[in-house]
Amino acid sequence: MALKSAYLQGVLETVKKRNPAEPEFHQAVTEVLESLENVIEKHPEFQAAGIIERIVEPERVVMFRVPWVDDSGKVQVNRGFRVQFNSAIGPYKGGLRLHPSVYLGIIKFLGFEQVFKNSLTGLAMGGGKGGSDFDPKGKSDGEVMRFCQSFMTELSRHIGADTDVPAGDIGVGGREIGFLYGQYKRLRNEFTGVLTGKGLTYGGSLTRTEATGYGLCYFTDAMLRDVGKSFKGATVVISGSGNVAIYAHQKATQLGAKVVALSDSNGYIYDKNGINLDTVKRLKEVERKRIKEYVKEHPQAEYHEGCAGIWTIPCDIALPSATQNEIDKASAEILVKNGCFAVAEGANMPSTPDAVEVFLKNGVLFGPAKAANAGGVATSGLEMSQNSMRMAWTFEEVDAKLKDIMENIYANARDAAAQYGNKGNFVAGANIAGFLKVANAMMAQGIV
Ligand code: NDP
Ligand code: 2IT
Repeated sequence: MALKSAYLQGVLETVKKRNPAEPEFHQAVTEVLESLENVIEKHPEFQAAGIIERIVEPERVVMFRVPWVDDSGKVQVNRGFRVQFNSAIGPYKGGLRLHPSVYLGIIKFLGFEQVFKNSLTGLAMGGGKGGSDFDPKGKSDGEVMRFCQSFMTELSRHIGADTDVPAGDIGVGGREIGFLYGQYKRLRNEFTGVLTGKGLTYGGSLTRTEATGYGLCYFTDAMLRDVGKSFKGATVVISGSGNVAIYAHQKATQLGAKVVALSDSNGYIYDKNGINLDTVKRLKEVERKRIKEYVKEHPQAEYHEGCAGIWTIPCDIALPSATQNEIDKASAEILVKNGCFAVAEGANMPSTPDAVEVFLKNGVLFGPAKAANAGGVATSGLEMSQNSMRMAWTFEEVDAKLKDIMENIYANARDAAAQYGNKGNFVAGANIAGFLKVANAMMAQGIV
């Protein structure tokens, strides 16, 4: 379906032509441009200044060879990426993803979304993203370290505490950030806040590990409270069993919900009594095992092969927290049929456009990724602040700031949606609120 505005439609066509074979990037841009129809009508000055043409074009894209030697002595070559998308409101900021599915289109979609997400946090962070098609699964610690050192050897030329500050994403947690940080420090001979998600002994922030999952629940809670609902007594399904999913489980449970399912890329577990998080944390964070191992220790639970089946489990609230396009139209329809009344995205772009349409048409409260999962990067921003001040806040202080930020994001997305004729559509609201701050900064800074 063509966009109403010929200007926006023209920009979209150029994006597709200039970035062929990058469907995820096209999908992310299409969604944002759809949200901006009313904004462009109200603000012709954005069109006159070419804001949309500029905002869809990364400021810089770096692609590089990452050679390393595996444990058997064989030379391996991966491809590394850093997309520095937009620095209008602050240094580039965004995670690094290590997953075999990574190619330029994935990093571009993530970098593009990061621009608006970071703007929503209210902190001074531009948008960027990076990563590699390296697969950490099944690799030894030594192999992961040698890969990270090689990756950082090139990346270090392009980043810096006031230039571009990477962090974790899929496949990048505390172990990888440690190896990356050590190599940066060695190359530059400087101890700066060039990465976030660092360990607590070398500049990390309390609450950063928990932040995305906790923030997701704070956002969802604000959205629920607005209509007189809450997590209390709710049945929750969360996909994934990584950083975001684990801490979403923890906070949803603290808020009175029962989390009955989690997954990984092989399959999902269902425990009608509620999933035991201690077991999951040990299996995933310490032993790096598959989620199916859970049922060996909890025989009342079920394991099913395949990912999509998790959405057939009846639930009140769904928190997709694994990867992009994991909920399609059919899964969305099943969720609605089973009475699910709220969906909030812990992962980036986990719902296909068709699925989002199903949720919105059926009155499901829908928290889009850019808003709902912004707690991770927001807390990264707080880590940067602490690094600059050379001091550390307590867990409670950071957690309180995170909660405050998530409640503000919800209110801003809700209000922007209403103000631009899309009441109740937080996808439009988040895109508009995130866009306006970046667009106004770009207007002030001239044609750059
Ligand atoms: P982790 O690597 O810690 O965990 C990822 C989880 O998702 C694992 O359970 C993994 O299963 C599953 N998964 C990954 N790829 C796929 C796939 N192609 N199909 C099915 N399952 C998959 O990553 P995070 O928890 O950090 O990230 C999860 C999502 O949240 C991503 O979309 C990320 O971009 C987003 N996000 C993360 C933030 C953060 O701070 N970490 C902040 C904001 C968003 P398996 O082990 O089998 O691969
Ligand atoms: O998608 C995301 O927002 C992240 N992976 C976190 C980025 C960050 O810089 O903390």
